[in-house]
Amino acid sequence: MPQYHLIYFDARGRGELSRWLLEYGEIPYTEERISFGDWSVRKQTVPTGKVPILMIDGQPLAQSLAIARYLAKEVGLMPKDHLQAAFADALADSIAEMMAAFYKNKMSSLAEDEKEKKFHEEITPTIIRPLLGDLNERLAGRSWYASDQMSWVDLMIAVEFGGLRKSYPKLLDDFPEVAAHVDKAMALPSIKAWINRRPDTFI
Ligand SMILES: N[C@@H](CCC(=O)N[C@@H](CS)C(=O)NCC(=O)O)C(=O)O
Repeated sequence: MPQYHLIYFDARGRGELSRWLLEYGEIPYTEERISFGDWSVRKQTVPTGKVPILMIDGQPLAQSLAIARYLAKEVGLMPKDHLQAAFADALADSIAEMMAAFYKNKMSSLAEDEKEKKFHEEITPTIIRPLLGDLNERLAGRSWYASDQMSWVDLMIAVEFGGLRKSYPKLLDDFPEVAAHVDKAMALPSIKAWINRRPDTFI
């Protein structure tokens, strides 16, 4: 098995899905958790100047979704059927777009109350709730999002909406299928153990 070393901030953010996949597969890995204060210096030496980076036997793999797809294949969470894999990709892209809007606001230079206002008045009604509505409908009568077996995008949905629900506890109240899905994924033994021992970070 290759040696894995994940470089990311001391945060869940775009690194957390990779951690879930590694934990799910019980794959040994080491981590560098960069503090936000150290980033401007560390950025100079990180390949591509962006994180996450997964070092695989010393080779850097960039882009959180490329890392996730690679790990999904390694741990058996990539649908074998090409169309089902494409359904997973499409959902992942929608969720990544939503999270990009969330991070852009969260990491902006706006005052905290302005960020909250923008989150509740712009991002939630125009981006998050429409996506939640779609995700809630898609799950009616089925167990998993992309195929009849759990796939990596099921974990992604739980990572991202579980993370948002941590900050905004009522966010999923109108979307019971999504809430139940998040709870189901978080109750997987290896994921539950990780959530219980992971560092408690703000994002
Ligand atoms: N599309 C990339 C985005 C990478 C990205 O923007 N990472 C952020 C952290 S989530 C970053 O490195 N920010 C610091 C910077 O750009 O200097 C991915 O999904 O990995």
